[in-house]
Amino acid sequence: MKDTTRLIIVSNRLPVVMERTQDAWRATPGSGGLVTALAPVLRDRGGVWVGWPGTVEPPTARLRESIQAAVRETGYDLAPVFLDRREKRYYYGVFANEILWPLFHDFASRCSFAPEAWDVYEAVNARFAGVTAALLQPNDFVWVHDYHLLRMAWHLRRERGGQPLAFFLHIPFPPVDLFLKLPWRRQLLEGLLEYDLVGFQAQRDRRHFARCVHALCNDRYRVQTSGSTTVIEDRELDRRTFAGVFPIGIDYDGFVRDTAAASVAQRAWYLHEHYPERQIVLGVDRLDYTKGIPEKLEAYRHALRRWPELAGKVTLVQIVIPSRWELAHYEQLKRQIERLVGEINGEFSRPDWVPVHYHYRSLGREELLAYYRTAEILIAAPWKDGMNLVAKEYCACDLEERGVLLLSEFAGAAAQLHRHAILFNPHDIVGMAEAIRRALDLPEPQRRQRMRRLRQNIHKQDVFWWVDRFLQAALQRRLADFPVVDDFYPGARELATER
Ligand code: ADQ
Repeated sequence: MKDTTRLIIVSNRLPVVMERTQDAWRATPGSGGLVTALAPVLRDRGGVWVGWPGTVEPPTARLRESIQAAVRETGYDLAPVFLDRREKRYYYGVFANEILWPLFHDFASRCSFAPEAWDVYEAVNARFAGVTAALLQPNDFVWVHDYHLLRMAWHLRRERGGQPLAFFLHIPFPPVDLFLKLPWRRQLLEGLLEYDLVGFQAQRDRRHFARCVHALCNDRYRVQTSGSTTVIEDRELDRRTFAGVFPIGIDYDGFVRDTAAASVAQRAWYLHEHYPERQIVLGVDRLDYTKGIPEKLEAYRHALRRWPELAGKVTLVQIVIPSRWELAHYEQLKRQIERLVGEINGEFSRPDWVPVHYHYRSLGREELLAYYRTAEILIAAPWKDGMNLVAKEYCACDLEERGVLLLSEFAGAAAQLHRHAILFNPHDIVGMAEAIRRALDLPEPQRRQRMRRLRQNIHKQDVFWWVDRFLQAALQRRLADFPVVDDFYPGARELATER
């Protein structure tokens, strides 16, 4: 990045959570990979994070002051965008979470295309643009995150024409037949084409985006792809948008360091002591219908029925993290999961063995790392996922390098990790059961070899690599600066490499 370039990060949420105590506001710093990776860059360069502070209360002077006080902790500026209750409901609850989230994850039947949600989404995107425009200086570089803000650049361009603007989509981009269902399909694509760079998690997503632009906007835009990068030319304005692939990473060294702590090692040992002579198969998922939790349980049940000798030798520890959305179908999903856990335990439990240990709660970091460290196998079974950070975190925390990663071929992470993880189709219960069996039987030398390679890969392309590559590509906009990424089709490559 040029020395004078200030970084402006825009995301739905600020990196602090504002909570009301009796008569004051308390700011808790946000955690997670994105904040960890971007905070040092923002502190070094100077920069601002624009986002919603997570409350629908009116922006009183006291609330504003408390947010500004949090700047002393973060070390960089925060610019809040306030939302009222109705805006939170339609922009966040309906448009982002009941339209874009299901559609972009191939769950079109769960979409409710409520017309009133569009107007609010537009208005909130315009407000984000207004707050950003008000603080922009000529050399600033604006980096917008995720599906809540697909239209922000469109509004910002009207206020600040030539400013460099980039966008990263953390979730998948849908295939053209699904995208076509959106009543606002053209506006959303045109919104994205106002960015100079649009980044995706996997080739699959970039390819879908390029096809959508070609199918819907061919009258004005010309689409050309070279390797992992697509260049879209706006014939009317003589402008270009680059679309590239930047698989997000984790703070690998941070996970290794924290997992090596004596307190985590002790917890890990203690956890496994409850499962003597048993392999732990671990699942860690947010409560979400995209994560394939019921199918994972079905596959485990199938494995226990088919291979009775597994009784007493394996335990599935399934941790479900309460979801951010309190919607009826999340309740339904929870009930479905709990019914399945009950059925499996009812069918197979013995006095000395319970086949599924189920936790529905948010784990503290230390406990999560201890589970990662101690489990012999991690299984992530999403029907679709932008990346799936849990898979990468598990590998980073496997300090002994004896674990196995079992991964859905529809997770973005599969494109990067398919050579050394065991992949499966999450819709194929029998195939998933066979993958579980294969992982349980994998001899130690193979486990080590695979895990070492997975960890090398995840270490090399960590979240700091991700930030550097994205910023470099965004600022130089030369094809040579874009990562070249494996193209991956489920069902093709791993057959060639594994068998
Ligand atoms: P998510 O859908 O949230 O992210 P994922 O990538 O699996 O999915 O990340 C979950 C995160 O939650 C992990 O970092 C995990 O450590 C964390 N976590 C686990 N237990 C927790 C707990 N108890 N409390 C709080 N956090 C916990 C979206 C996309 C993904 C994409 C990421 C990043 O849906 O596909 O990988 O963004 O781009």
